[in-house]
Amino acid sequence: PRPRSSREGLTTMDIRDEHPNLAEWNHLIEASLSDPDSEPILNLERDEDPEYDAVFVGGGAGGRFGAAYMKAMGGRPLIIDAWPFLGGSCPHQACVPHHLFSEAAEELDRMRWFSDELFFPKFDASRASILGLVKLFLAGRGSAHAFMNWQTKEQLEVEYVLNARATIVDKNTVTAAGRTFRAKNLVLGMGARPVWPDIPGLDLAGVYDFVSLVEELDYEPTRCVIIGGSKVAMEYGSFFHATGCDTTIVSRSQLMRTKSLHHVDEDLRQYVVGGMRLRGMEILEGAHPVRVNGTDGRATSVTVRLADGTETDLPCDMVYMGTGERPSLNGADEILGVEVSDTGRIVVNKRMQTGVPGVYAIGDMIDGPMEMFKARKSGVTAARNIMGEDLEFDFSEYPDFLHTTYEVTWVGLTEAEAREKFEDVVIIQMPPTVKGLDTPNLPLPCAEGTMLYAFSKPELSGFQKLVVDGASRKVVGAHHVGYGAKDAFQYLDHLIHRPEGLTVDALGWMNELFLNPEHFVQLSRLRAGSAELRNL
Ligand code: KPC
Repeated sequence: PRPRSSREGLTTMDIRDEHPNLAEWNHLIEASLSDPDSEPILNLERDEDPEYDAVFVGGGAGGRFGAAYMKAMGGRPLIIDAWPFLGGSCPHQACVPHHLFSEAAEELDRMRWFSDELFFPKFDASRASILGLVKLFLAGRGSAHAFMNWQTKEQLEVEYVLNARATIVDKNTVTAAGRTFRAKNLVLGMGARPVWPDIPGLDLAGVYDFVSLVEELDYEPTRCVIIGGSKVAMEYGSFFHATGCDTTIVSRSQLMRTKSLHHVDEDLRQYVVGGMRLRGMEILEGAHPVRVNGTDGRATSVTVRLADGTETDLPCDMVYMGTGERPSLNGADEILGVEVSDTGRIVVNKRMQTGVPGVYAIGDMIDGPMEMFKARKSGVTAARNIMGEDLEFDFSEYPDFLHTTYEVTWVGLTEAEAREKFEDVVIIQMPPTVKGLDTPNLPLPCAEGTMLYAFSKPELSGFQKLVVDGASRKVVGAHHVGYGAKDAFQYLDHLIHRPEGLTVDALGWMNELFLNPEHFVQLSRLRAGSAELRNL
């Protein structure tokens, strides 16, 4: 039994003097999630009527990191979240399941290509299940939730109110769990949710997005139509298809040419999208969804207007929406008078300040990519400014990634962008573009995670391109399709965006931990001796 107190008629659970272990947290979170009448969870110091340096409305990645940083700097933050756990949508419905499913897609792809070869068993499609992987995720997601609550209380010593919806009264006052909290500043980090276009039939059973997929899927889909051409569409589509669920993507734009992605190199794009088609996915670009059709309340097909203007019906037993997300403003913009853009994002400056003094917005609520680095760093930027630092966070340039059955990573300029900017552009690439070289049979790149492909199915072994400004010898872009390069690209991003940049010479003088060119060290070293750089 946990201490309970009653204030203004609302029962709450006060865990301030308790120290639940991970299993106890897990149990409490599960019980709270499954009971709509469960009590708010309070982890608050005992002083009467405190004034916080900031109330973080939303304890997702942005709020949790912002609050932790503020506390570490000697400030007093409070997090309020409607969910009974911290960490937000990432561990609950978004990044964590996405990474789990993408890893499954990679493994399934390998199992299929090598079915009954080498030491691989004959591929048994009946064991590859979307529903099975959703259940695997649901059975395990509580561990991350429990850890976030435990770490934030016991190690980071941040106060919080969970399982309680915050009501913003004004820029210095928030109510939640029957209490009123006063703060010098307010940080809005309520996250985002998927948006669906206005087409008929989306209310039929069998229509999902990344949220409802994990919360509601209760059958094994066999034929999926994805509406939209976002990262989510490519990633979940690749996963569905790898399990054996025949998948068609219906996208108005060319894949990877949507406005939300920057710096996508055309050769990389062709390798990625070509690879999806090679694996049997149907990709309809320039196509518009007209309506979802159903029988007995369930989706059975999608009518699509193709690029040539004709209409066709695509049969399916699942429709998956990959049409983007919008911030969950929950009326905060009207109460506070903060400016919102036409895409529904709260307008902030580089200090994460809205136009209302003392009101900040972070994470998926503001412009820019809805990615982890921006969520956490925008939260930290808000906290540091509130604590008196003059710190700007410019996220107009950033490294990016997505998963198909490959991991795709890129940073800096594309080849085409570099050619517009520099006179002498040098390309270092694997496989090289040389007419008649028979590159499909070249077992290169032979890199992290592609050794088996290189020796058995060389055309599947990935793609790498480094873009260099020949005059300064500086790397201005890097592009990678394969596996395991995300870590390297975090550091490449930092190195190439330093004022002094990263030269081919410095890159070629690094100590490689792998034989081959996955992080471009080997190839750079082969060219670095030339006074005048040439393509490779
Ligand atoms: C387990 C894990 O790191 C994924 S959930 C991350 C949430 S948070 O640490 O708040 O960014």
